[in-house]
Amino acid sequence: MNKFNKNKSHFNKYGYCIINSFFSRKEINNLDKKVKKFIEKKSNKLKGKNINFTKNKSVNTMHDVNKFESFFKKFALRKKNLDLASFFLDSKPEFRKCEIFAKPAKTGLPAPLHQDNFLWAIKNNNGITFWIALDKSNKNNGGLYYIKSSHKLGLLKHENSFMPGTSQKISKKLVKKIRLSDVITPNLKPGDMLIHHCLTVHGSNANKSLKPRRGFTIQYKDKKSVYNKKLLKSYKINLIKQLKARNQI
Ligand SMILES: O=C(O)CCC(=O)C(=O)O
Repeated sequence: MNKFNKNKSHFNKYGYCIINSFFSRKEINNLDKKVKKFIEKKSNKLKGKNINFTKNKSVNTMHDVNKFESFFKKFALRKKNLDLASFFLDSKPEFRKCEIFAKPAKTGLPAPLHQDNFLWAIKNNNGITFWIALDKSNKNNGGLYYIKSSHKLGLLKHENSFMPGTSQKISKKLVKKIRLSDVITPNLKPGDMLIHHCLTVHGSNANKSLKPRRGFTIQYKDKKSVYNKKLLKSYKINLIKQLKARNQI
């Protein structure tokens, strides 16, 4: 009997689950400190696809952050995390990367509706994201929302979003088909964690509140899964096109 059985059943049915207080106060305070320091130290050093800003020049998202700070990779590779990832993937996990979705107060940008695997391009669709709340996250401050059970739809058609941080979105035609009753915005406190399937359609609204909504993410894939090189190549070409259009490269 695994103590996360109920969470996993929810994940299998809806494509996501919440694990309340997965991290202790001490663990989350430590991660929070490292994230704050990282943003402070690197906001004027990172470039191109690794960083995106809001219109008032606050950091909105930071990508591949494990490449620049070894603590983040060590955090992702802790046994506690790998055991959970393995349980959810039903397979040996392989760590992919960590990202920071800082979504600052008042100006934090929306993330358009997308499936992670359109950007990751793994062939067997067996991948998950741990989305760790560093602040309270809810409908009022641009909390992450999911389309329930959308992981059962397979890989959907995407198009360029021209939105910094999430360069692909599902098409308008598909967005129109979504029933409001299938949209869920989990209410989180610091230390809570969401797990979503790499095919679960998700996004977040702008943060117009007075409170930041920081999330730290860790991506894992099934160690056996391989990349769809054609899809990955076209994703990268489209990302470069968008970065050029914004003068980020
Ligand atoms: O935190 C957000 O607003 C977006 C996060 C996201 O798209 C992801 O974790 O894949």
